[in-house]
Amino acid sequence: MIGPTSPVPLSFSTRLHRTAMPERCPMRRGVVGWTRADLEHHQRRGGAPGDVVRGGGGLNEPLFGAEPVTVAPGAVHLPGWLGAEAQRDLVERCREWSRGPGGMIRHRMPRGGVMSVRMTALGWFWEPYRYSRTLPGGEPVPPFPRVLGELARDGVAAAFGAPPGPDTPPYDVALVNFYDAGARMGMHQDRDEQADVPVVSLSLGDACVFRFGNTRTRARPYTDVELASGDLFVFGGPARMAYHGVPRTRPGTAPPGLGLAEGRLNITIRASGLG
Ligand SMILES: O=C(O)CCC(=O)C(=O)O
Repeated sequence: MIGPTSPVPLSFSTRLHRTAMPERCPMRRGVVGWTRADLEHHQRRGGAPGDVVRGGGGLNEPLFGAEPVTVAPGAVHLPGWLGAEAQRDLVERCREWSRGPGGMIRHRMPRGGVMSVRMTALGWFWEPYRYSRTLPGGEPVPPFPRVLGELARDGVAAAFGAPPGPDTPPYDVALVNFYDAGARMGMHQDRDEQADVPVVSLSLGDACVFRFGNTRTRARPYTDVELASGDLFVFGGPARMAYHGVPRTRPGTAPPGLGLAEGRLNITIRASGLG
C-alpha cells in the first residue's frame, strides 16, 4: 500500500491505494474566508455578503456565476458558483485533507473491482456500502470541516431559495473524490445515508460529463450535464435517490492557476443521519 503522503504514482496496480493528491504546481494560499470572522473581514473590505462563495471573497474578482438550471425536479445545476479564489482555496484544503490519516483510497467493490476514483472521507468514513466512525486502520475519521457545512447550506439556499430548515439533520460527511484522466464513476444512488437531505456537490479542476438519471434504473432516461470547475450541483427531494455517475472527464480543461495541474476534484457533502 502506498503511504498517505507518497506522490501519486505514474501507473496504478489494481490494489487498493492510499495516496495524496498530485502536486505538480506550487500551491497558492487561498485567502477566501469561510468562517464568520473571515466573512466579516471580507465585508469590511467591501465584499457583499452574498459573494463570499460565488465571487471569491473581497478580491474584486467579477462574479461570473450563471443562472441556476433545473435538470430534474429537485436537481439544480449552478454553473460558476465558486469564484476562482474560492476554488483555489478549496483545492488547497482538499490537498490537506487528502494528506490526513486515511489518505485517498481507491475502494474495492464487493464484486472485486477497484474504483478508479480515489476518495478521502471526512466526518464519516465511507466504503461500499456503509459508513463508519473509524478508518480501516482503526484511527478516528478526520472531522467534518465546518466550512463544508456552511458551503452545503449556502448551496441548498442558492439552489432552492432557502437553506435546510432547523430540524433537518446536519451536514456531517464529505467525500472528496479525485479523478485522474482515466477515472470515472458508474451510475449509482447515494443510499447509505439515513436522512433525506439534499446532496451538495462541488466540482474543481477538469470538467466532466455528469450523468443525472432517474430514481428507478441506471439506464435512460438521463441527462448529461457538463460540470466545470466551480460548478455546484444539488439534488434533493424527488431527485435525492436518482442514479448518477461520471462517464468521463475532460482532461486539460481545468482553469489555469487553480493549483491542480491535472485531474478533477469533486466534493459531495451529505447528511448521514447517523447522529
Ligand atoms: O464526481 C461527481 O461529480 C459525482 C460524485 C458522486 O456521484 C458521488 O460521490 O457519489
